[in-house]
Amino acid sequence: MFNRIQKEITQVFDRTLDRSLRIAVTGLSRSGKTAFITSLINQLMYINQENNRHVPLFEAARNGRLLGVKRIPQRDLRVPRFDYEANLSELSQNPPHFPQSTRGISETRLAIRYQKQRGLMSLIKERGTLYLDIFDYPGEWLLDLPLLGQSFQQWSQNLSELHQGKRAKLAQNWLKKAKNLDLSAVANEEVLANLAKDYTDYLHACKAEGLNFIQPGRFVLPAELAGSPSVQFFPLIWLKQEEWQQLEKTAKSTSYFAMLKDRYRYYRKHIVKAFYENYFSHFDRQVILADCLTPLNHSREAFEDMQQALHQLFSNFHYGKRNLLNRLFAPKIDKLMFIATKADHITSDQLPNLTSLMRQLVQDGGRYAEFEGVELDYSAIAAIRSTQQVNVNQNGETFKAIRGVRSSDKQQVTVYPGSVPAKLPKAEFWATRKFEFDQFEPQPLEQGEPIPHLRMDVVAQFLLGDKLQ
Ligand SMILES: Nc1nc2c(ncn2[C@@H]2O[C@H](COP(=O)(O)OP(=O)(O)OP(=O)(O)O)[C@@H](O)[C@H]2O)c(=O)[nH]1
Ligand SMILES: [Mg+2]
Repeated sequence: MFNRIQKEITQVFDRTLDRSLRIAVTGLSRSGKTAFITSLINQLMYINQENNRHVPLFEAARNGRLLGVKRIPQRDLRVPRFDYEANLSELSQNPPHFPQSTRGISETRLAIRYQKQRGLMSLIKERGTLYLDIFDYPGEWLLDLPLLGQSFQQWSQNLSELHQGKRAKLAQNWLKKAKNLDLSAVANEEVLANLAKDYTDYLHACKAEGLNFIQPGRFVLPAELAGSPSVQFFPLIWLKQEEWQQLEKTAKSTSYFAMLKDRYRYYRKHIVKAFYENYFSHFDRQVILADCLTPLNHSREAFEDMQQALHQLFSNFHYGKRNLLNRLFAPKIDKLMFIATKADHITSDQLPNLTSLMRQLVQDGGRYAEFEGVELDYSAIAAIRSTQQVNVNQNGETFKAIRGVRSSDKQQVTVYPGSVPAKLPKAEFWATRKFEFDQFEPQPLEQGEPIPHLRMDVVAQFLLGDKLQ
């Protein structure tokens, strides 16, 4: 407790002096958070006073006012360091690889030395240091945040509304067994463990089908909680309102019903809330990353599922100030950027469409933030650019295409991935789908060169520009 208060006091002190920024990188699983953080650190570490051609739109770097950036020890010694070196080493292999999917929390702190520009002090060339704190975590855990505002019954009912199409099919095995359970009978932990395993298998199957909406997130990535009763429960999606009421009244504290409810509450209080309080309750600026292209490539259901997952996160902000989650957008967060990632999968003429699609996708959350006085922006980027833009001549016509090493067969290919819809795709889009792309392998890193990217400098300018005056 004392440690936390001390930490918060130091943070407030630093903030008042404009010395430190805590950046939240928010995004569902595989949205590109780790690639983004790795690239951001890399682009910043390559800044020197003379030559910053890799970040032309980052003003302080372009003007030569950035003196140097380095990683320094983080504040919270209990949290693992963000493994920047390992990620960079993956990218430096021959052939290069993308960093691994994240399995736990990690943190990093950067110190940015700069020449002040503002006020009298600039005459005597005063220098300043801006500290930047960033943490990384598995995207699956993020989708647990909406649980903070939901009772066991609300959560179950919310999931029952989603129970259709692919989900209903994949859930069959678990649901058939779960429905047979007499919820008022005395609970047997072994039975619960087995049913929770079936439910977890179902969540894994959803993930494999490209679906994003996976709750509880820790079930698919439990880390040190694996096998503990805290991750052995499931939603009662089949219960009708009257059945809930009945069980609430009659089920004994030793029953399956009571035990499931207790475990849900425990999970919410000790796992989700702790995650929220330790990492999401205090930060200054936020980027929300979304990979709009993979679901677009996958299926209508995957795309709508991602939209639903994002809305679940952000629609919470509409429900007034009592909701814990709306502190994500508390007034102290003064800037928020929605970022469509992996933009190197499309030709440059499609970037405005991708940005516009991203805007539409998160519209509700975006409007709320604007309302709260947050400075908002939208962008499309590639943190680790894997392709090159080329012009192709065919039948006397020139058109733009992308070239890169395709992940599936490791062949270099030149392709035209098609056009990205600027608006949320309607039924016709899925019927006559012309959009298709492959995954690409990262480009080999040149010795002494920063990671190739698309528009990371725009993000750096948005997040840091005003603090480096
Ligand atoms: N072409 C391209 N692919 C990218 C880029 N960023 C991420 N990817 C791809 O997306 C995958 C996931 O990226 P990560 O950065 O690991 O995503 P994450 O959000 O950290 O995912 P979790 O850790 O699972 O939550 C990578 O393995 C790459 O295949 C990019 O800038 N360009
Ligand atoms: Mg990651």
